[in-house]
Amino acid sequence: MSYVKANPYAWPYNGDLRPENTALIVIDMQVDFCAKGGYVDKMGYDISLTRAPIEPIQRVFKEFRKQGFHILHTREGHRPDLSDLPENKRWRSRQIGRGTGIGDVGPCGRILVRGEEGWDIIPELYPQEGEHIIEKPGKGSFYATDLEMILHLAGIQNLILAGVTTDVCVHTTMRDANDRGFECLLLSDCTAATDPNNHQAALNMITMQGGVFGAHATSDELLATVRGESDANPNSAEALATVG
Ligand code: C5J
Repeated sequence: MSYVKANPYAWPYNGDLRPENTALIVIDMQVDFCAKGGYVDKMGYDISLTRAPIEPIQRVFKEFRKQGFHILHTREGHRPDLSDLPENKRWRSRQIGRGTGIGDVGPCGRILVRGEEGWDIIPELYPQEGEHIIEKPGKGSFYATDLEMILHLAGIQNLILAGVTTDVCVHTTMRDANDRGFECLLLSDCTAATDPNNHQAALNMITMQGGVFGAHATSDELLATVRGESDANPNSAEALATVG
């Protein structure tokens, strides 16, 4: 049994945390969300926020790859003919993009279109061979993808979430994963939003109702557990003494 010191409970609920049954999913760390000239930059948001998770995710990759944990990546994007881009999604993106929205040409090619420079994953976090990339047309990672089948066939029970943005694609994925019975942990420093208040609000939402979608923890808290340096086992003598 091993548990991560997490909020609002020691995670996972049953202490069954192993490389075989646990996957890290890194959501949409694409040029369009995290690099100069990409969609988020073009909308006028501060990309230092969406770049902040890069370094902690790299640290988690290092340990998880060494220990053989499952790692998956997602990319939000649409077909070049835009046949999977809802007209209202395009319209709304053009409002904030000063006329240039999803599907239109920006500094990194057509925004959020598959095959374009802006759509690809940033080089700092590029997937290694054998790590699945889930191509998703929506905000959630389960909608119109084969993610659920891949996780089930691999025997995954625990899902650890990283990436951007906390309040949109990460949260949608966490909620959908929770409904499908996966035990979810969101890494608070490996995720970011375009507004820090929304990031904090997204963390707070997780802690309601005893952990309504799962729990959140920092990458250091996760790494301390998987390296065997710390165990937040709620049944340990120390934890029981605290409860009284
Ligand atoms: C957004 C995402 N924010 N990856 N996408 O449009 O969160």
